[in-house]
Amino acid sequence: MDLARHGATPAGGVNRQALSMEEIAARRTLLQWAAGLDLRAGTDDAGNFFLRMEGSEPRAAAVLTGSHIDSQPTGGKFDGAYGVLAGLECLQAFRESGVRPRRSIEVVAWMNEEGSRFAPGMMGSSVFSGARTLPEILEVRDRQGITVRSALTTMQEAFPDLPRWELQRPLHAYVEAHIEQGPLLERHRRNIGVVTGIQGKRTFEVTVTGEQAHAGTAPRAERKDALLGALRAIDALCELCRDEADLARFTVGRMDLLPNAPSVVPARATFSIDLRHPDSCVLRELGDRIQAVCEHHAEPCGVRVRELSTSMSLEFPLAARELIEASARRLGIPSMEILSCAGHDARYLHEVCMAGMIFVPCKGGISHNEAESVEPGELADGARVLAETLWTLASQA
Ligand code: HGY
Ligand code: MN
Ligand code: MN
Repeated sequence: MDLARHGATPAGGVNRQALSMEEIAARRTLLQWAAGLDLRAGTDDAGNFFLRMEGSEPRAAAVLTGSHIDSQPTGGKFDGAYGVLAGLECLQAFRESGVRPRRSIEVVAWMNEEGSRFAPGMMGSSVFSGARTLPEILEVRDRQGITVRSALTTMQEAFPDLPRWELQRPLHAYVEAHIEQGPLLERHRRNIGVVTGIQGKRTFEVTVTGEQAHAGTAPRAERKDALLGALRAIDALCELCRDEADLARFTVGRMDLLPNAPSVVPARATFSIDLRHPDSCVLRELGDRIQAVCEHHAEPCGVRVRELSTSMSLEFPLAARELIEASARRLGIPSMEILSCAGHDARYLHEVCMAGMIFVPCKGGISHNEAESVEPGELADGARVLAETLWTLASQA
């Protein structure tokens, strides 16, 4: 609740976008909270932020936990922030119980998980894991034209004393705690979700090009109206993705018009596509048809489709899932297996070490919404299962 002061919105949510002044202030708060815990703070060239508890074998590969503290523009208080603070809570509990882990344990706040200010998302974790290179993300611009490079410099300059740690450091394991952002745990009265995997996601930017014209004098028959072309294409794509099982998730969340003036026929319509599906073959097939469907239905306007990110469905290793399930059982907390329909940084850590996720319920499954809310007791259960899991991993040879 204190962290949510940074970027607090009148409706009770947060607008704490990647590399913003609000996120810088939130990192300062994390540093203050870590101050009394004898943790080493560090960052890396991708702007990720780490708090490290040294283990008795400091050279052994560390156990990493965490999530993100950047938010959607009208985000909730808990998406991402919960995982970072649950991790910090675990380190505080270990410190207070006077125990020292064998392997070092680090809490991370990944840079730009949400991908709302700078697209695509998960920039920090994908560069950390080597799935993307730093040059690939540095020139991306936000809607004010500010580059990741310059926003990153502002962030790094705000913490001049933070040491720069290597990217792609070897890790023993990664566990991320996160709110479910869906209704299943609440519906099944389970406080713990043992996440089996993350569904696939492809994001695109579609530009429909027409001709600017006078709203009063240009006859309909002669118009190349980019907005109408975009709407026809979007309608056709909705049809393409409509399935009885309601598994395909097709979202157009953003659209920009040029010149965006009431008495001018739009010359250009640029819109985003967020397409997800648990079955990678279906995701490939649907995504591969976007270009043709847009070209056909946007006529006589021109169409350019740019794919921004492609991630197929993944399954977390059984060892990670069993470890989390055993932790919950030892604590007498009922759990259930659950697929993540939302994307998470754990996707990229899964490429480089054993990764797993722990879900806790959120009310009505509401998220990416200022009304996002949780039960403190359920968050505490998640933190206890996380502590048990981190300790087990940090004790492994
Ligand atoms: O969009 C997602 O799935 C994540 O919450 N950023
Ligand atoms: Mn999240
Ligand atoms: Mn999110």
